[in-house]
Order: sequence, then C-alpha cells, then structure tokens
Amino acid sequence: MVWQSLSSKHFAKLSNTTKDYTTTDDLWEEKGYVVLPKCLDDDLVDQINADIQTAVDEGRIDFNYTQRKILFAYEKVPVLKKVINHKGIVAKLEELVGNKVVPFQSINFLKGSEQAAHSDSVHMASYPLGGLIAIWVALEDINEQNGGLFYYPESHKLPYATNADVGNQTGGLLSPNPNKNYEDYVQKQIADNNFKKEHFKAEKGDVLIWHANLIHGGLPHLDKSLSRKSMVVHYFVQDHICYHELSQRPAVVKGI
Ligand SMILES: O=C(O)CCC(=O)C(=O)O
Repeated sequence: MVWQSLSSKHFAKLSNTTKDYTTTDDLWEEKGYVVLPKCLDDDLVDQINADIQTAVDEGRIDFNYTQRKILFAYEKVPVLKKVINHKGIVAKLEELVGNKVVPFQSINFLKGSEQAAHSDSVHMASYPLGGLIAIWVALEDINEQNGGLFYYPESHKLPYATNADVGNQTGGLLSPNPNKNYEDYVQKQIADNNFKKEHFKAEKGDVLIWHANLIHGGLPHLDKSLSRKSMVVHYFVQDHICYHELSQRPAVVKGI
C-alpha cells in the first residue's frame, strides 16, 4: 500500500461520480446561475466596506499573490460572517443542492480580478462531483468600466473537467503550469459549444449564485481609478470528499 495525492482518478471507477442536483429552480437548471437582487441591505454593505478598508490599512489582511484577492478575510473582519452565514443565502444554496452547505473560503476584492474563464469545480472538486456552490456579492454598483463578473450560461452542463482531460499529469505528478493547460481547454470548450458570454449587471447588495461547473471569470478592469468591491464565498456541500483537482490536494473541514 502507498499514499498518493488525491485527484479525480481515485473516484473514476466508483459509482455515482456525478450527483444529480435536480432542483425546482428553472433558471438554475437551464442557465447555471441564480440572482438574488438586493439581498443585502446598504447598511450591512457599507459596514463591510468600511471594516475591510480599515483591516487593509492596519495590515490585518492582505492580498494574495494575484494582488487582487484577499482570502479568508472573515477571520479578521467578523462582519463578513453575516454574509457567509446569511440565512436567506444559505437557504437558497441548500435548496439548490438539496443538502447542507459548509463554507470553504471567502475572497474579497477591491479591484476586478480579471481572472480568465474557468469553472470552480476543477479548483475545488468533490466526490461526488458538483459538491460546490458559490456566491458573488456586489459590494457596490458594477459597470462596464470596473471589471465585473462574466459567465457563460449553460456551460455548467459540460462534463466536469479533470487533469487528464486538459492534458495535465496525474498521480501526484504536477505539470509545469496545470492552470494554463486548463484555461486553454476552457477556451476551446467555449468556442466548440458556441457559448454566449453574459455580464452580471450588478447593483450594490445583489448576490449571484453560480453552479460548480459554470464557466465564469473577471472582465477587464478598464478604469483603474474606480474600485470594484465584491466578495466571493465558495461552499462545499456536506458529506462530500473535497479536494483540489489541479493541485491534487485534499481540503479538510475547519469550523468557521
Ligand atoms: O470576481 C471575479 O472577478 C471573479 C471571481 C472568480 O472567478 C472566482 O472567485 O471563482
């Protein structure tokens, strides 16, 4: 017996690799996302923005290597837990996946990520597949200049991509740039399937929920004098094995 890095190949021979998350929400089934307009009130959003700025100014939180993402800020900025544990949001997430959800990470943005098209399932994978769901929270109005969110409706119906599909090494051997191989693969999927890009025309307090396999990313942030305050929370679905396909690492549960 030997230990190995965890990835989708370990589940490929098991039954029920992909779970059927059939819900009553037609938009979710058809398009792969749902919008909760004006889900957060202005007072809460203002407090979040003020507390994030203070924590940045005081050096209690910082951007990761992308210089765009502040990860796990809820550990230092308690008000963020009001979003993560928001009863209305969590109830909707649990309705959509038909199970309990457990927060995995928060990401806060002050500028657009400009992140290339991707689906979260290859970064945060699960057995059975699809045991992830995410929210994108507008902490201010988004326009065509400040790098909002884009997505490709219906792309969630594609098969879940694995390292093997995108030409990456498996079994604990990491390719030199697994993410680049994956992003090239996604571009081909978009072209082959003729998916149409849409922008989330979000107003302060709006929340968009996306499916684990929905292709999405960050629009160019054209006017850098503008901010783009937003927050993402990724939730794993309870009772799933959770791991990171591209980097072949497991994810473990910690109380939030
Ligand atoms: O907010 C953005 O610009 C994109 C965020 C994103 O794609 C993600 O967190 O998965």
